[in-house]
Amino acid sequence: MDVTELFSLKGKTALVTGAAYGIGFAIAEALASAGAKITFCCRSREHLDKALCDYSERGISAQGFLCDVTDEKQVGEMLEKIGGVDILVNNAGIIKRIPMTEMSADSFKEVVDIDLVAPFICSKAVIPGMIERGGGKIINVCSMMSELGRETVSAYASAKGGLKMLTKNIASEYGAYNIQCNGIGPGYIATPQTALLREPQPDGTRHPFDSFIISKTPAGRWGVPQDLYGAAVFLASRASDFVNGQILYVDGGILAYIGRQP
Ligand code: NAP
Ligand code: GCO
Repeated sequence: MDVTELFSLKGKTALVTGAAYGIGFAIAEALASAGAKITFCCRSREHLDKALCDYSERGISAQGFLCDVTDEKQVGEMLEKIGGVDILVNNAGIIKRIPMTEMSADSFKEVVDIDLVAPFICSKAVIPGMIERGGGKIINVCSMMSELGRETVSAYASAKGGLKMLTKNIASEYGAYNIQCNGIGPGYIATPQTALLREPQPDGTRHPFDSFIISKTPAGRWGVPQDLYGAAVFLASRASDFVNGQILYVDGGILAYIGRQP
């Protein structure tokens, strides 16, 4: 047998939400390179147009949609245009860093809506088609905050913890239909979402959070979106057909490490 064939995504259609740039873009690149047809969405026209150029520069003919994944109607219309989806990557996400006692319930709900309710909406919309076609793959982009808390990210941690459990529940409820739902838990990855945490201080020294993450990561560096290529292809392909309800942490070792002794 040819093991590399196990990782081939030829003939598969993937939808990666929020794949205009950052982690979603890298995941889409990896799936395309394994042979999948790429569709993606984001909310801003400017991001969409730039992303279409970026995909095309890399030789990827991606189909892009303006779609807010919290809106069930928009998601339904997008899926009608795409046709069948074999691989769904629930990647679109936001964070708000606000101390909990200062956070409004509306802000909290906005984060939960995008980071948790939207993966429910998108998964719910593709599962019937996957069942009809005999199976499918759903990958939820989780976080260190699916396991850990920290100051200011109560909404994000609640949503990402919930997303871990939604992953296990989809696996439990639809595993019998040959649908595998797993999560990728990226560590601290250099993208626009984390740019503020890496901004150098006025005197040119590292941001304290940047130094903190480097010391907390056994790999001794921030991740880059490309670090997620392998996990994405594995979880989207036949190679993971008996893997279900798991979160694969790609974090340079953060979750294994108690931290440097003072
Ligand atoms: P990012 O750079 O901020 O990119 C987010 C993407 O999602 C953009 O394409 C954005 O485009 C889109 N988006 C946001 N809300 C959307 C909505 N309601 N509907 C459709 N698209 C939407 O974020 P990232 O760092 O690449 O993170 C991607 C995912 O990984 C998120 O779920 C994030 O929580 C998770 N994650 C990130 C890290 C990290 O260290 N960076 C670590 C662990 C997990 P528009 O603004 O045009 O909509
Ligand atoms: C934060 C960060 C994180 C990362 C990521 C970690 O403020 O702590 O933004 O939450 O984005 O999700 O895995």
